[in-house]
Amino acid sequence: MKTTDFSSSSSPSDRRIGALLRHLNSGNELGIADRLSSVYASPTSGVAGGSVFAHLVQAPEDPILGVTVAYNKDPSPIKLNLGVGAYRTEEGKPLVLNVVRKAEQQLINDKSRIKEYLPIAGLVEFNKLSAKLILGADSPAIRENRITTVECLSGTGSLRVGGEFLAKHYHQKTIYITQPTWGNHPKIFTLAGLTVKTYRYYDPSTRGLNFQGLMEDLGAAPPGAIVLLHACAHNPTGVDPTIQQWEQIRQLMRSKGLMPFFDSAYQGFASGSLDTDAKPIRMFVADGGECLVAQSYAKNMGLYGERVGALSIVCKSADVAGKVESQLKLVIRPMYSSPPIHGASIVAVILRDRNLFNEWTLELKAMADRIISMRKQLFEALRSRGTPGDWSHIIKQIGMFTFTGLNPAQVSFMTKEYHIYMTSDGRISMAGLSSKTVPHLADAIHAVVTKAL
Ligand code: PLA
Repeated sequence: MKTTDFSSSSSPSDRRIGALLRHLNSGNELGIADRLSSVYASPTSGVAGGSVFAHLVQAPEDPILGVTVAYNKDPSPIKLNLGVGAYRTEEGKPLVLNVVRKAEQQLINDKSRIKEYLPIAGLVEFNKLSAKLILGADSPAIRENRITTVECLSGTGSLRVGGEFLAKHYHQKTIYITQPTWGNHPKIFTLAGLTVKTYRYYDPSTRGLNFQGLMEDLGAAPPGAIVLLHACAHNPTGVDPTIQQWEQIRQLMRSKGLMPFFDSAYQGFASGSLDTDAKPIRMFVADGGECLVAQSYAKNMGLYGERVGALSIVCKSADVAGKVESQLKLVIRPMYSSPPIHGASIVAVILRDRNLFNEWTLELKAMADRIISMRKQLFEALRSRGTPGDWSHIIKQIGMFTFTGLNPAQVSFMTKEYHIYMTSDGRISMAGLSSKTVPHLADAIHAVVTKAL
């Protein structure tokens, strides 16, 4: 298949595509790079009489969202979707939080509300409240006004805006991400114009943190490099550093001037407490250094499709924070002009009202507790079946996902024979399970591990 050399092209978007292809070809996502390069190949072929797009090949489905596409096509009544990290109730239904319904009612009742464009940086009150939620009301950075927060399109949009800002204005263009990580991270940062490298994180032999490998790799990173840190509930492994390990990571990173970029997609989902889950970020902010934080309200407020999130950049002074914000606006304006109004308004209503806020924390805790209870039930179900292997990682891992250790062949067997859908790396969304479906999953795991695949 003929491919186009994007690296020598002068167009910035071609250069980005070239960088993405080089990254994908580095071995992380075998096969996708080739398919992607043919998507962009020979732009003028197929013109004669036919479509100018005739040369395109069908692109593969997204490795995570494609699982739902396959699930939706399956007519089986016993099918189970444990692919995407989306919370389900015990009845297997998506959940709209009660506080969200109340907030929406308030918004509807308020006849003074209008639908004008928001400013480029989004809803001002939402931004202030989001910074307070993640950094804590008593944060020195907020008190000293040296933080800028912009509303973005959920966690993904916040990461992308932060990535492009860094690519434009930060002296180091390399970002280190955990090995493994959420599948979208390398694509987001490569297309933002950064060079993506990985640091060791997960040890398959212990199904825990490879702390020594992590410290060695960050210790060997060039001074100033950007480091993406999962604030809590690491995706896909469910393995987080302890607070003591976070402190060592902090000291190492600060001593080398590495730039922390936190991805906080699960605040409240790991421990059930918003404050506990934000602790690693607050440790980095407390030392007076600079950092970036991408926040998502998809999971913790169940606002998935509203696409509401925030990017905060903590700076050394209010003066710098003001300049940073002015430049963030230049990144956002040509990308999507300004963010949507509805989701951010819901969040602002809930965060500003003490009663609604308290009610939210209870609903959030109930979701986190249900996930923890699913971990226990699945663990017990495997134990009672005498399933070979040590499955204690199911109860040790944190947050929405269990990284089961099942291989792609085992996953595809479970999908084919049991209609259980999950990502091919063996990740299952515990939030998609219920007491009723645990036995089915345990049967499938038992069958697949007692079968040589
Ligand atoms: N960061 C991490 C670590 C995530 O896991 C996700 C979502 C996001 C950011 C972005 O979420 P948002 O843009 O919706 O706020 N990961 C999901 C969904 C839950 C997905 O892949 O889009 C997942 O199943 O991994």
